[in-house]
Amino acid sequence: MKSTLIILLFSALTFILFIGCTANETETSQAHFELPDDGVQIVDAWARPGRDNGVSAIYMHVLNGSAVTDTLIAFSSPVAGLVELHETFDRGDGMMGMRESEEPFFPARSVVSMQPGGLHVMLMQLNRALSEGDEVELILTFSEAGEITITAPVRSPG
Ligand SMILES: [Cu+2]
Repeated sequence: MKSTLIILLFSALTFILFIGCTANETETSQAHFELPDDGVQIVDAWARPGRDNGVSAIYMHVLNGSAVTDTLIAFSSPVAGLVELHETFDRGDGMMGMRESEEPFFPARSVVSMQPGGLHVMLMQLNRALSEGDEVELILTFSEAGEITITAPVRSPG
């Protein structure tokens, strides 16, 4: 029941963002979001399904409303043995690869979007299966904003 409510909330948020997007013709990612007055806010987080002992990824929009660049310095999740910030890159052979991001930076007064095919928080060594409707807790530690705990609903991409 609780997870249904959270999914509904996320759906409503996505819908509002979508409306905001169509109402505003500009295509810059920042136009879709209202930055917080200060600090870091995370919106529209969701996680891919994953198998026990397998992997998953969490996507979100990171809104840094402060006047300084913030840096992600640590992550953890109760469902994963290892958590990393990954970026997707073109391997040059027609395939896409992913690797740990060496630039976990979130510039002042801007939005960094983690989306399929791009930046994502990689969950590895899952200690249980993640199925649609489940929730994943993720603790992000920023150098400036400190510790932020989010709950991401599990859903299939697309
Ligand atoms: Cu990855």
